[in-house]
Amino acid sequence: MRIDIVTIFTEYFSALNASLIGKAVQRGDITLGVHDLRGWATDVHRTVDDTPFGGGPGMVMKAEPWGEALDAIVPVLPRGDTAPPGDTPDPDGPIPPAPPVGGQGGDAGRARLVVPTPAGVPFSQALAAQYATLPWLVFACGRYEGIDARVVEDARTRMDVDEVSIGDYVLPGGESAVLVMVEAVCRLLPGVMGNAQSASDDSFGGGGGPMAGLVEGPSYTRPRVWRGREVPPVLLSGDHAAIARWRRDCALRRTAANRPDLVKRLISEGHDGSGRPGGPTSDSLDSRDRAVLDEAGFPVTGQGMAH
Ligand code: JF5
Repeated sequence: MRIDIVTIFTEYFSALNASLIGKAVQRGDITLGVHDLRGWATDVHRTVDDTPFGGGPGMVMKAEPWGEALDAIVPVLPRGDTAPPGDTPDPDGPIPPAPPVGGQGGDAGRARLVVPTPAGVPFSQALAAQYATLPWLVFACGRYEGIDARVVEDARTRMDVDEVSIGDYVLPGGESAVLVMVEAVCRLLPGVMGNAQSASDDSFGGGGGPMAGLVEGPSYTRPRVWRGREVPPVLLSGDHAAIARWRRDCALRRTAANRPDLVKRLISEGHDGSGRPGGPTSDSLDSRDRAVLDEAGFPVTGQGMAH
């Protein structure tokens, strides 16, 4: 995978040279480009911001440096360089090889531009998994009150663009949001983290895994007794079915306590939308699950289903 990041704080991304992502970059499994937006500013002060049209507080990032930066990083075909009529490739013929990533020749179709903003679509494990299948991500870090809106409009004419939020709070710039997304995506790349299991068994590990839609329960390691606190004996029992059941109970209780939104989603999945108690129940919640949730204050049958 290729990852390009455009920012006025390139030093922020030195964190990516550390740990597992840095190793993947060294191996060549990830090609990382961190670009200083000011390199595409044209005035002596390398200005990248200006006052907002219509008034209001703060500053807005100027369109011109962003446009030049994205044109340089994701090369655009020169105008009129589309295939002439009659030169259409035979649809049954061989598929021409894609141009080399980062090379000349209009490979914008291969890039996904990701723009962090509190106004974006929520980032999620599912979106991270989708990004992990793509060959090329380009992240645009806004500062101040954001980037002139025409930059995204213009970029959409030649590539897929996602405005993405990592949560309902306001950051001083997109840099930390990009670090979050890059780390969430890169740990899903084959070979980057080594441990294929941990990606599928995680909190939010969708894909129909046993813990789909639940947050993780607790984990333990040696010593067996620490400050008088014993590891739950079931984990030492060797009874793998009992361990799996216990872990699911813990995950259900923790999800009920911390993420009622996720529990409501799980419960609603179990019904046909008729609102009829006793209707079809989900294969995502068994009777033991329902008992655990009931005890945690989430009645799964009867009145508790209104939402
Ligand atoms: C940013 C305008 C970008 O604040 C964020 C953010 C919050 N959740 N996800 C991203 O990004 C920085 C702030 C203002 C554009």
